Amino acid sequence: MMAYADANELLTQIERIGVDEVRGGYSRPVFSEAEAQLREWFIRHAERRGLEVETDGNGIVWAWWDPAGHGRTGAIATGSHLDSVPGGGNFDGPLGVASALAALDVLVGRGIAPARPLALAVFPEEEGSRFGLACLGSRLATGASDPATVHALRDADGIGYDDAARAAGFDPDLIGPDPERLARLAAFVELHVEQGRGLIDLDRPIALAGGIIAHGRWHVRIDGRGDHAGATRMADRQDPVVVAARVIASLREQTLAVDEARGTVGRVHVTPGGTNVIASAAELWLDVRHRDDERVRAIVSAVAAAAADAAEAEGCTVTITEQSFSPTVDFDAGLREEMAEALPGAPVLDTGAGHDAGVLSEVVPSGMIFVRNPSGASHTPAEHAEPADVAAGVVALADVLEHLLTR
Ligand code: HGY
Ligand code: MN
Ligand code: MN
Ligand code: MN
Repeated sequence: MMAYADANELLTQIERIGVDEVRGGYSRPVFSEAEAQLREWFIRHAERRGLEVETDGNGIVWAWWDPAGHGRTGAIATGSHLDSVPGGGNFDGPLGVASALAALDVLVGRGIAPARPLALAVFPEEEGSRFGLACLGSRLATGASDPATVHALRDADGIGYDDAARAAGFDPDLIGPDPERLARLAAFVELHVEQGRGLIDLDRPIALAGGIIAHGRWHVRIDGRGDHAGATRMADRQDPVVVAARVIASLREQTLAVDEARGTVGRVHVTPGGTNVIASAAELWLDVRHRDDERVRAIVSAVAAAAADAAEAEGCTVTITEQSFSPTVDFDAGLREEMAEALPGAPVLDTGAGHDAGVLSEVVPSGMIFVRNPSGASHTPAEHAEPADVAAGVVALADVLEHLLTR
């Protein structure tokens, strides 16, 4: 068994993978060369620790530690994701995977005799950056998203999920609900860099997760009439970008009107995209979040009404399509009590960020550990955790896993 591997050291091993020279930070979309290298990195480390590694039909990698030969039942699982948003940081996802490997080393170093197996897990396409569906792997496994929806997904270059999966060596015909595999799990714990300022304000290194606020994604397409920027009088225009601007402003207004709501348009696409060309179409994607599912939907319907008015005034048409919706998650209270027994006094924080643990919590008691992020920022290269807090996160995860594995 390896000597105790510091999660910080594990993270430095991947910090040259998927560097985005244009945007800055990291771009590690699912089925990309960078993501493949990260998967190999994880599998290499898992195999070096004598774990039995399998990649399932949904692209989830499971690495089993079962020294007492209990068999794959009643397992405790821990892990996270390795894909990133475009221009993201090196901690969102990889910190949870590196900490899982390092926590296993701590458990082995302590000589604990687990009463049940441990599975380290890596979930694909958690960010939904390539195909638009967040937590794609865990949503397939739990049945939250059906295979037909995924087979129909296309990336920004028009490449379909199936073709991308095959090109990366996966068989898309194998995707789908995986109740048998998930039934092997008694609990899932995900360690994740905090994406916010909660631990900064509390001046604490780690926290347990209370819940995840609801979040949905909508695709908005506005069709107008392309024309010449100079030869077309203003009265004769049907400019979809003007409607898009109204939609973005409406989302901001509607979100500000609801306490603690979050509304973002982080991605806009204009066709054909010429400076001297009135666009023929504009697309934008809404990301709306709130602890109350219905508030999210109310905000989106208000924005849809504003979009319809703006489109009518401009002689354009607008189509709004829901891409995904994850209801508010309250993590399993019993599991959190067990985790709190292992981590007495740990604060409990909600998160505005979605996670595979939130999706899995539908079918497996799930919990999370957050590690302080001094920048308070995430989905940006500024995201990070100090080495001492990374180490504290590993020990906290090891303490929780030891508690759960020896019950
Ligand atoms: O978007 C999110 O909340 C997560 O980081 N995928
Ligand atoms: Mn994440
Ligand atoms: Mn993320
Ligand atoms: Mn207990």
